[in-house]
Amino acid sequence: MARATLHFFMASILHCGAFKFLLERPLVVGIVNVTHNSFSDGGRFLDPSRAIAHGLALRGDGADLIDVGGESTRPDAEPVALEEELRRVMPLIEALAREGVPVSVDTMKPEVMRAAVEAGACMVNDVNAFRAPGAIDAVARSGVGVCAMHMQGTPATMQVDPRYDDVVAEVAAFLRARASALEVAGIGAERIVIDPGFGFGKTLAHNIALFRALPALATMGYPVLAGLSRKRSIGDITGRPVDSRMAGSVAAALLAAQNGASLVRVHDVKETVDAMKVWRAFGV
Ligand code: PMM
Repeated sequence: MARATLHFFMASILHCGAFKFLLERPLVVGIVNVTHNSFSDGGRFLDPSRAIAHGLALRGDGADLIDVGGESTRPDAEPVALEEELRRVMPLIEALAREGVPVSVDTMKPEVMRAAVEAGACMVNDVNAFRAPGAIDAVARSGVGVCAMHMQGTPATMQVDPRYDDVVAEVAAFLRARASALEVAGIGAERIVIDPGFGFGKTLAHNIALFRALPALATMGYPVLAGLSRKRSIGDITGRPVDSRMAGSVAAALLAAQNGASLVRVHDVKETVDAMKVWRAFGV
């Protein structure tokens, strides 16, 4: 199906602080995790200068936004203390923002949200969908974009036998409720992104059901972000270890975009950008 026919959401421009993103093509969000234990890039970017160089390289590869995270959300990951998370992410956010790079911060903590926005982050990406006390307040008046993701349980427990009666209906209802809570706090729809949270308290069957529901989620009135890059689902489908999942991840990003995702969150920016360009050039 042509993308134009799936372009249902009302806001065709995503407002992220000083940045306005025209959603006529999928945005590619590049990932930099400043953690020791993220499943894919854990330990690679703990050194600030390496993290900054990697963020700038991803921008050079064509990333529209760089998503900076300091707390791994992999299944069974231990929570990171506030001071440690700030220490990890702030130098990177400050450096990228100074270079004019649109930066998103991937955090569940209101204090990190505030500090990141103060330092120039234009988007806050919360896998906890702004449910922590004070999280909505931390972003409401700032003008930054917000991404609210669905997660069942917490990272510590989420992959222990996740269950749903109807995964698509439950995730859609959750996202609708969180988007309403954000709007009630004064955050306009043009600032809101929703995300079904692939791999966050979901089996492969749940992820596949949600993937097939992307066209429906894209009709809810908000741009949809899809994050499948190098995840276990890609490994389950291809039989590949985490460092060999690039082709599967690019295929997933392309299919997600074709099915209505407006943003794809990826590690392999250059390859994903190329795939999107080829798709758009052929126009099918
Ligand atoms: N996945 C991860 C972390 N943050 N944020 C959003 N909005 N959506 C995701 O799917 C998502 C996320 C885990 O992946 P990583 O450890 O490679 O960053």
